[in-house]
Amino acid sequence: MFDRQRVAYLKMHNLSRRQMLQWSGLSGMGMLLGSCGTTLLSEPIGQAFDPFNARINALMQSQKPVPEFPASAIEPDDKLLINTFDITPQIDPLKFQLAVNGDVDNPLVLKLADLQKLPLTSMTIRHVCVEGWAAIVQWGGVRLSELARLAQPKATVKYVYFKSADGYYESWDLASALHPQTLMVYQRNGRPLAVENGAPLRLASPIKLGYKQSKWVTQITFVERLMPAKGYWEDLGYEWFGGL
Ligand SMILES: Nc1nc2c(c(=O)[nH]1)N[C@H]1C(S)=C(S)[C@@H](COP(=O)(O)O)O[C@H]1N2
Ligand SMILES: [Mo]
Repeated sequence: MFDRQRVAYLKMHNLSRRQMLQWSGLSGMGMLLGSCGTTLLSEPIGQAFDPFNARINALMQSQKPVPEFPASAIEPDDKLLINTFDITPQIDPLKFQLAVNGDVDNPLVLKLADLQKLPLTSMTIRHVCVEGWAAIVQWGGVRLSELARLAQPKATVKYVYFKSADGYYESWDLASALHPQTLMVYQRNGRPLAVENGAPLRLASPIKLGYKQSKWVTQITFVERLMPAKGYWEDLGYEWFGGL
């Protein structure tokens, strides 16, 4: 990495730490609000029926699944370059916890075992890195929309932030985050995800470039607005949407 980039990274890393504090503040607020949440009885009958699920379904149905590859197209592991800008965090899978929070009615803290009890979705897609390599990979994990269903983001939510154990951070638009092939994965090419590739848990999606697909994700935060820190590479000049 260029020195210039490293300096910028360190600056952003500090900023992101402050940002993280803001997010945990947000999640604390979510919990406070959650604890005095509305009862179904106090709401008009029509709205009591899970309005966000309807929104998730509408967003998911408006997006076409990307065609997948047959298992025979999966490329050998060495075709997939490891792309990590700095350290590789070692996370004990038994101690690992994923926080799902922000502007949600039901903040969650999930262990890997909890995630593994949720419906498993598998997909074989092409991973594309802007540095000029690509590989066909099989990923297995939980739909992010499934986690949203459980956390119940408020109707005002438009973006999702991902915090990683190596200091990496990303933000996505809500529609892309709820795409049926946007997964939080713990398997790759039929095996448990390797540490270098983001274990215990990483993002994977056929609709975004590689740099949007955070590895070692520990926190998913639903928000109304984008913050000054949008993403590690984006804050160094890469395009924010990063669509494929
Ligand atoms: N936390 C974290 N996530 C990350 C990165 C990183 O450096 N740190 N690199 C990104 C980039 S640029 C790419 S192309 C992919 C690479 O995934 P791989 O190392 O499993 O091939 O991870 C993405 N996610
Ligand atoms: Mo990348």
